Amino acid sequence: MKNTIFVTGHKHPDTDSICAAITYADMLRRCGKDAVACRLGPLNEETKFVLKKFHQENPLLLNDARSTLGDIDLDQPTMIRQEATVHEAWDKMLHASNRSLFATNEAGDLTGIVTTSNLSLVRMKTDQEVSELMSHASAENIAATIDGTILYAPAEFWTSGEVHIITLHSDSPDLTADFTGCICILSDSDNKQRLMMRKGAKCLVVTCGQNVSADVLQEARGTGCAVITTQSDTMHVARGILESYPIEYVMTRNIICFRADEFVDDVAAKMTKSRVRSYPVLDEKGHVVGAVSRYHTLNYRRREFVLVDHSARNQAINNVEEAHINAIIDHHHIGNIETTYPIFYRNQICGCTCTIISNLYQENGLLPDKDMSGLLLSAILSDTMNFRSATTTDLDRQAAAWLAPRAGVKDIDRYAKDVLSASVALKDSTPHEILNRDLKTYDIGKYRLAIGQAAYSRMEEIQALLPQFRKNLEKEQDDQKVDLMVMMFTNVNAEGTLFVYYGPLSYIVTDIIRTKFDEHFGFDPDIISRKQQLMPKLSAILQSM
Ligand SMILES: [Mn+2]
Repeated sequence: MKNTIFVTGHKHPDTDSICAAITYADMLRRCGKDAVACRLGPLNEETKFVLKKFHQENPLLLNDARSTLGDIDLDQPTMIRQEATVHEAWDKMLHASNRSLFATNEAGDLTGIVTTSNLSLVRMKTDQEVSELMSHASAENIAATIDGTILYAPAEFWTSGEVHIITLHSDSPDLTADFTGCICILSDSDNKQRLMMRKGAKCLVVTCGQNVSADVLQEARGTGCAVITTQSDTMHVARGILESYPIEYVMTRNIICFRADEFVDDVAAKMTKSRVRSYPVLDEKGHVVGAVSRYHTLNYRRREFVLVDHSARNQAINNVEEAHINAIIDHHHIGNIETTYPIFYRNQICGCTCTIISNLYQENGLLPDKDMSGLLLSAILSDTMNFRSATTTDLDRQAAAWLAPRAGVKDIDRYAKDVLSASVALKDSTPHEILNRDLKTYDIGKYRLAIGQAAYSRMEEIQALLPQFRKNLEKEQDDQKVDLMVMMFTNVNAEGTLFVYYGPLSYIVTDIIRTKFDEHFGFDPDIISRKQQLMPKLSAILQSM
């Protein structure tokens, strides 16, 4: 398995989450690990601005932490053409993982599976059924199977598939039998060869390197009877010749396939409903990329994740409990993600995960390059709202001061305004987008809250969208059945927050904020942080209820 470490921030990613994922993955790669930055959703305008400024692609979009078939070790598939003979299939089978061959047609499409049981079942067939199968064997198939040479084969080769070994004297009474269309194995020369052709044979197999005269060949051309010679003896030929028809007549055609992007546990569940030994795994173009069996799904390595900027399950990637958590780097409260093994866990009181990562670079004896420094700086300015947020610490200021010259940012304050105003794209977004871009849900006791936050620079923008936004918020609160849904519109210069809120617990917000315009709308000049100011107040009240 590829030992990739996926580094991801939380759902509804903000600039800190994205920049922390990109920079931490960069740091891991520089420490010799294979790491890739991920995101759990669309980027907001501010983050897009930052990534563009420092030349970054969007991180990989993921929505599930479970391993896919593409992530785990699979068997190398053994392919075979459906025109190949049973003899060839036995040969390949010896080297095939899981004793299964995947058959393809001329176009390369998967058409069937051949297992040892497909091939063995032939032994249980009646003579008549074997003849029917042998009627599909070409002169080339027969010659290849018995190490023979075709001396002559008619353009329209045909046999009944019935095989005889001719050991009889020419005056034997059995020679009155009908040999029309038969394949005859014989080691006698001339006379017997001629006799069988006259009796209607359509393929002579002359064993032990016996001579075939020019006269016999002449007659073969006249009667349309193929002539194949071999150095092998009659016993050897008789053993092998019944394996010279194509596998397409015995292979299993209704195949169960899996796609490389299917989750391993889903595949394991589907496997319990069938008894196949080895299943083909296809890529998106339908090509076979591996073979999976129960064994692979029982004991496989989990995807490895580093979580940045969160440690709560409801903010983490779906099915995070199925993954192997490698590390958590965060500056929030310690959430409810548990592991059964020790991990690198770094939680620090500061305004931004990227502040911690900037320190981690230094602790590892590394210097972030210009673009990485730019991402780290931008995230710090975004998460601390240019050091105005109550969560800001000296650590953040020191990190920013260290990063700015490395990132080529001369005026931090001016750059902070560029970053923060890039987020203000309220007029181009629907109320649903504005709410859900950065909406977090919290479970406190028996209550469930959802709190969104967006920045604004001019009050007129809020006024313009407010009527539509309120209508939508009321509807979404109802749809999502949360006890309280709050939207915080926070001024980019940290000059307070406008609150819009709906739900049965609305009265609690009314109690917390300074100015109440109506039952669902108000303002507070001091609250700008959801995490540090609003949440502690809300949970204190809810826990005392
Ligand atoms: Mn953060």
